[in-house]
Amino acid sequence: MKKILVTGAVGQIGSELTMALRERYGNENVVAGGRKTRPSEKLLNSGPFEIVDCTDIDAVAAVVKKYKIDTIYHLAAILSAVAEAHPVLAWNVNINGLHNVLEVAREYDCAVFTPSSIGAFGPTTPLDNTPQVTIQRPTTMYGVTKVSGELLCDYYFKRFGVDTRGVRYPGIISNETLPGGGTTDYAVEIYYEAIRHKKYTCNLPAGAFLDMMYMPDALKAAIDLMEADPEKLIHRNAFNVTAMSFDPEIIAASIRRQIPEFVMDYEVDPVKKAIAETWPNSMDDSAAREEWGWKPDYDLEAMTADMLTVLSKKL
Ligand code: AKB
Repeated sequence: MKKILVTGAVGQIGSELTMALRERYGNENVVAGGRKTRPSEKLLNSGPFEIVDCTDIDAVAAVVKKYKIDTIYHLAAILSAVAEAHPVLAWNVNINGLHNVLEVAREYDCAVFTPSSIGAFGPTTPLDNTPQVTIQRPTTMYGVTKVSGELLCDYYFKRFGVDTRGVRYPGIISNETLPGGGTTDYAVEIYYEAIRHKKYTCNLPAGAFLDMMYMPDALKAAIDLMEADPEKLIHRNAFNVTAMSFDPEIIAASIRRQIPEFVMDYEVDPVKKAIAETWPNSMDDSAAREEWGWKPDYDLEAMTADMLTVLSKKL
């Protein structure tokens, strides 16, 4: 049985991935690693929880040693909008933190899953049907750390044989834990506001097309890639994965089909707009489909139906 550590386990993806991994591999075999934010009762009561700051290599090593960890899902990271406001912090967490995790993985022979992002692309990347291998010259600190992270993971595999794997996540939409400081956060907030006030003020402009994915597919991507036959992986790190592409008008129309009174206006955030303009409109994820059978279950309509059902109960 695998022994897993999830860093960033209190975050948007980590909180749900930890529970999905516990269901699959057993509660005691999945250690939730978090830092500042208080974990939910569900996370605390269902299995081990440890304070793990990935910028402290000794803290990472101590937990890996204590629980005899063999697989690390390294989700602790600073997202794009916060990274633009705090570039030094973003470098420290996203690069030094990842480097610490890779060093510990090398020493203790762990496999490592690291999410990259659509943020690893930039204005000179072909933005439609963005290929798996293409120009990556991002102009944000988040993007700089994501490209460097992809390369670092490739390096640790080639040079030291660490079993590193990863995907380039698009915007992730979920209803359990709110995202913290990303450019794609609007696509989560819009559902909460649709239920609460039937009204939303959007901070990205109409026409800002971005790749997106519903959380169950994001969890499936991480787990399936880590279980994939290594012989079949050509790219290994940073697979493009996507489930849908839309702009604010299209997601609003999808919500309006369920809540006809829903209205949306705009108050565009110039920083987020500038970031979104450098990211793909839609990615080509054929390498992930061919190499490890990636296929999303949710399109926009299925996601909207599920989000509104879950959130109307929750709120
Ligand atoms: C962000 O917007 O920063 C993240 C991402 C797409 O990586 N959601």
